[in-house]
Amino acid sequence: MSTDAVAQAAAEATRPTEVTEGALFGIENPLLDISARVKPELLAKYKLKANDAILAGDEHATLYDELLADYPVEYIAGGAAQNSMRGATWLLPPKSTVYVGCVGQDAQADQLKATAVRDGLRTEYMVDPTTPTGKCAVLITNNDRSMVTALGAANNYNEAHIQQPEIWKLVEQAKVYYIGGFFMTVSPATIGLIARHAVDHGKQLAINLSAPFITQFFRPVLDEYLPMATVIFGNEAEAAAYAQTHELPDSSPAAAARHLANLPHPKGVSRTVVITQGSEGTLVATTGSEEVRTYAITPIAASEIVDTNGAGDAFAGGFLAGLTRGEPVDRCVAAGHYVASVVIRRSGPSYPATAPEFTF
Ligand code: 26A
Repeated sequence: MSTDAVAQAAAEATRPTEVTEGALFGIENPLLDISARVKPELLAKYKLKANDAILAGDEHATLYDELLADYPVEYIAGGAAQNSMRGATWLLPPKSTVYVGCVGQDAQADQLKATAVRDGLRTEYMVDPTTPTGKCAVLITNNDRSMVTALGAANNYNEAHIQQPEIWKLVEQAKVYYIGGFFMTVSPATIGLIARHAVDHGKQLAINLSAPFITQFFRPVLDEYLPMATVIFGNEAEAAAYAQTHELPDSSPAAAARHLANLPHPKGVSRTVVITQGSEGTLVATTGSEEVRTYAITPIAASEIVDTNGAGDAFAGGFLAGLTRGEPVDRCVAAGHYVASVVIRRSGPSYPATAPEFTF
């Protein structure tokens, strides 16, 4: 081997761990969670499933006031991708992450911003002064959570914001993009701009399936952009919904993962599909491989579980931190499992102020 070849082999053996400023760029709906442990009757009254995420309809108009009147609620900074971005930030060097979405001009937006800043996440919110910041009722029963979202200002995000030179510069400086699947309902044009940039520049694009209703009711948008992704996240319920709406012959999560891994990427780049299954371990499928690997989780004692709200977001955050560092998939999964295990021991999607006890 020539000296150059030896040097190159050595460089490849030590993984690239230098993470540049703003390397991870995330976008979706910034929401303030109004969270409470509730009686099952409340779910029954509003015909809600114990474990689900939906958009509020007219029939949910009184839910928020009823929640505030009848239960001690906690206000927590939420929005699925924003939670993930705060989680990724926890594992990455300072200034590695940027998050975008639309908020109102109100105290709720200030609270979201303060939480992000405290967690080291840079936010570049679009502000719509005419609409209140989005809110999400998080109704907890046992280890389940039912979420009803009134998107408010988050629904008014549009591509004019990302096209402003100072925001587009942030897109250009990033190496990895994370698009929360809930954004499919908001601004497909913005998703298109980011996804095409990622494809054209050979950058990583991660997309989350986010909820069964996204596959069921926003299928055309999802089908347009999932092929451009290099990483797809989901859980078992979302994989099942995908299998059903796409009429896959086998509706198992593994079959859905394999199908998603083999959607043809416009430039033939291979893709990793990661399906979490709670305590059942995490499935990983890769383009061109028949094998779907299962990564076991380290079980958490029931007595240590506070609530699982935000666990999936935390997993994505840990995985994205690994992806941003250029880590191999098994380390990305390990990081995801670690961040999820921390969040499950805390109330809602929040992260400790102390440094993580995880090394890549
Ligand atoms: C459009 N919808 C329904 C949503 C959401 C959402 N984030 C973005 N868009 N519905 C629930 N969430 C967030 O999911 C987190 C838990 O995984 C909640 O804000 C909560 O923090």
